[in-house]
Amino acid sequence: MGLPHGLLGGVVDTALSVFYTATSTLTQSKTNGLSLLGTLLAPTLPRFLTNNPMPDGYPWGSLTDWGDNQYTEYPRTGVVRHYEFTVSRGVIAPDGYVRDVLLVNGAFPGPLIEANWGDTVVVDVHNDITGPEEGTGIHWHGFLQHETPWEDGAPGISQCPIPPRRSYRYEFIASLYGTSWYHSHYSAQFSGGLLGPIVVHGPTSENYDVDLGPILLTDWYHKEYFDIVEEMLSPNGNLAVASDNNLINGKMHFNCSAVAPGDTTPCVNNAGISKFRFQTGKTHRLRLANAGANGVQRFSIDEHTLTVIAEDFVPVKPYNTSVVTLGVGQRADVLVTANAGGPSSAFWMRSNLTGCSVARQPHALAAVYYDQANTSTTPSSTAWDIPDPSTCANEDLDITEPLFPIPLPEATLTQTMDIETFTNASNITLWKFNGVSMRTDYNHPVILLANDGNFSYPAQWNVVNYQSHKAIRIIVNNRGIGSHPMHLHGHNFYVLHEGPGAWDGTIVRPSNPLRRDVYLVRGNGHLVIQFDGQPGVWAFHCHVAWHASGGFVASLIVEPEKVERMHIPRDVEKNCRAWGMWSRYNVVDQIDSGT
Ligand SMILES: *[C@@H]1O[C@H](CO)[C@@H](O)[C@H](O)[C@H]1NC(C)=O
Ligand SMILES: *[C@@H]1O[C@H](CO)[C@@H](O)[C@H](O)[C@H]1NC(C)=O
Ligand SMILES: *[C@@H]1O[C@H](CO)[C@@H](O)[C@H](O)[C@H]1NC(C)=O
Ligand SMILES: *[C@@H]1O[C@H](CO)[C@@H](O)[C@H](O)[C@H]1NC(C)=O
Ligand SMILES: *[C@@H]1O[C@H](CO)[C@@H](O)[C@H](O)[C@H]1NC(C)=O
Ligand SMILES: *[C@@H]1O[C@H](CO)[C@@H](O)[C@H](O)[C@H]1NC(C)=O
Ligand SMILES: *[C@@H]1O[C@H](CO)[C@@H](O)[C@H](O)[C@H]1NC(C)=O
Ligand SMILES: [Cu+2]
Repeated sequence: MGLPHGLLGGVVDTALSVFYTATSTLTQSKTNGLSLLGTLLAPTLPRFLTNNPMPDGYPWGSLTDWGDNQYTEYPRTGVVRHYEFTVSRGVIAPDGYVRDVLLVNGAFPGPLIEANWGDTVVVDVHNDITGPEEGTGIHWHGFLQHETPWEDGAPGISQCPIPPRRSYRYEFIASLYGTSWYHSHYSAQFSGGLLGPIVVHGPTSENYDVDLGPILLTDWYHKEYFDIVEEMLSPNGNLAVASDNNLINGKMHFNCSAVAPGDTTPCVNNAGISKFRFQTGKTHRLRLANAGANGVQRFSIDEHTLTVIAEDFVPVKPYNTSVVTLGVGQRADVLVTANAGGPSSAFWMRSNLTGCSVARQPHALAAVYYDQANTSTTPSSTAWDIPDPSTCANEDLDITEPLFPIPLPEATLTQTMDIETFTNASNITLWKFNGVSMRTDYNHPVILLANDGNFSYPAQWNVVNYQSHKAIRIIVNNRGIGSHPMHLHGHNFYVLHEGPGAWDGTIVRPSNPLRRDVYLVRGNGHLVIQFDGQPGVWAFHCHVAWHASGGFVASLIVEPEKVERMHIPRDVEKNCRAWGMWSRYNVVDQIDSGT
């Protein structure tokens, strides 16, 4: 089966030597609009935002990352962090190649959402996507949406899309803390730039001096997202769409001679790379996130050891490594001490797309300058010599252990879900997850029907109803050769086991299994997860934009009788009426699963 992973034919892996320069030919506004990320002007972050009151000197009082169960013990600060997001089309050249993108407040990456643990986040999203108009919906990745599952941002599942020229107010509690990101969940819009970082400040037992803030790793395509989806989902279409570049905080150089013959799109070499400042001898916190569309990232800084202290929204017992592997959607908080040279040192930061995806230019670079280094100089450091592993998997499960231990509960239900591809009667290759290629209905979000007591849906919505089960185990069997970052909304799941072939029943560290919200299942392998279900309708899907578009999505209903009794705010229904009206008079060009 012609899967997009592992096929490296036609790769144009240009010699990197040409990129080894720290000079840039484009201004920040030409490459990234109004974003300051990746520039030396990007602010470092405080330990927390000042709240009132602050018992014990912290917004979260005496709660700790090692002694308190963050799923039950989160503080109710009552503080609201309010943001206004205007989503629009724009034209920028993050790597020097000009393309149409989708921007939040004119920026790529979009603005940082910052809050303290227990604060309420309010985001007014204004859909200004015009020429052509398009719906949207924003997902707040990793948030539990305790008692607010309708704020989860998945069109057709938890809401109707926000129609063009309309607004929707999202409101939810930051009940977990750490590093995350937000992104559109409408079709593959997020691969077109509609994404940004989130930091929720919370307790940490690790010491560090400087919080450098978010570092987003994104594979990058020179084509518009819609064109890629169209190409992929056309008869005998190309499933192996290659990315063109790899960016750190939205920036990287591109060798413009590598553009396809006949492509007259404006392109300049040496557009500019991201730059970071280290304070000599001090320890820095870096908040890494793979916010890309497809590829698995391997992040490193030459000559520096990374101490991983959190994975996704879960603080873990610190461990040292040279390279951190992140599938799409995954995050890692790492500490790095600037002790590899004197105060005028400079080093390369790198993120390599592994051979698990088709990438024309898989190597992202950024420059790290110690305090007295000349920030126009080009680092000359040498990369760690650590070859990519041949499996496209996360680090071994026994390496990482959550700081706050939770023993694995007894599952009351075990389900098996298979990943397959098939070609339909129109010669279009699609994904099947649990036997169905999902296609959402933007006009009838599952959560509203469930709230109305309607639990019978068309098969292609791929809804699984877990009835009253609350300890749910899922065995994901991957029948193809590619790996997939599996993401469950609204939960941190326990990762019981991952490996080649079929599961043999072994559970890694049942006394305290790893918890995450995304985990990679390798090709021809299995992933076994379990979650303590909370009432709602939750997407469970592959986070590769192109795979989700191709139908690799399921919706899980947890505790339907509670969903039926939820008081869903009238604004959710009002947004559906506005979408219903818009979609009656405008063509909704839904060529994919819609999510
Ligand atoms: C840029 O790409 C072109 C075409 O692939 C190649 O011939 C050229 O050597 C590259 N430039 C440099 C400086 O690597
Ligand atoms: C990580 O390495 C540093 C020295 O580079 C050491 O001080 C620290 O104890 C190590 N931490 C762990 C968890 O191994
Ligand atoms: C910094 O480096 C650039 C490029 O090498 C050089 O032109 C500039 O004079 C240097 N600045 C200082 C203050 O040394
Ligand atoms: C990343 O890619 C570079 C360039 O090919 C290579 O030298 C380096 O070893 C890789 N780094 C890691 C950590 O894999
Ligand atoms: C094949 O899949 C495409 C994409 O979902 C769909 O538009 C088309 O109607 C399907 N063809 C058939 C015959 O079902
Ligand atoms: C599907 O593709 C095959 C092989 O390319 C071709 O022979 C056949 O006519 C196509 N069928 C349709 C319905 O497009
Ligand atoms: C439930 O919703 C589905 C999808 O909108 C609809 O087809 C069906 O008629 C509804 N059932 C009832 C009993 O209203
Ligand atoms: Cu996938």
